[in-house]
Amino acid sequence: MEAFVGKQYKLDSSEKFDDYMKAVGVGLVTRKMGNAVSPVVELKMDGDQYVLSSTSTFKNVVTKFKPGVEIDDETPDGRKVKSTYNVNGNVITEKQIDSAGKVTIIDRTWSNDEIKMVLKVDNIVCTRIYKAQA
Ligand code: DKA
Repeated sequence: MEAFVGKQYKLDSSEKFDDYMKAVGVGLVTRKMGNAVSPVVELKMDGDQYVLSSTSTFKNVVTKFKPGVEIDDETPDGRKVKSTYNVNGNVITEKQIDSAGKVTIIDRTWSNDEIKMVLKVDNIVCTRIYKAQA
């Protein structure tokens, strides 16, 4: 992942995001904002911790994690979740468990050009493509 540290990626396309947000219980007003914004994602390192940030006009979120270590996390819409991140080559996989026990799996596959983010919950598969900024 070191090759991608410090690069910024902006949301370029999104499929089934509204369905995903509905499935995890995001309300109508927040879903409208979620559908309207194009966050910028950046990965940094702080010692042995990964620092994943997502910045938008709706919400700025910074998550610090060590691979395999469960953390208390908060989603951009304010849900408290338990998250475990794992890193395999250029893929960061996040397992998120919300307060009702619902599990979301989020894969982020990094390349020089883009991050392909795939969010799976229930039977929904949402795909979001972030493009590298010049
Ligand atoms: C992303 O980082 C999407 C992450 C999912 C957030 C859940 C709902 C947010 C509503 C604003 O691209």
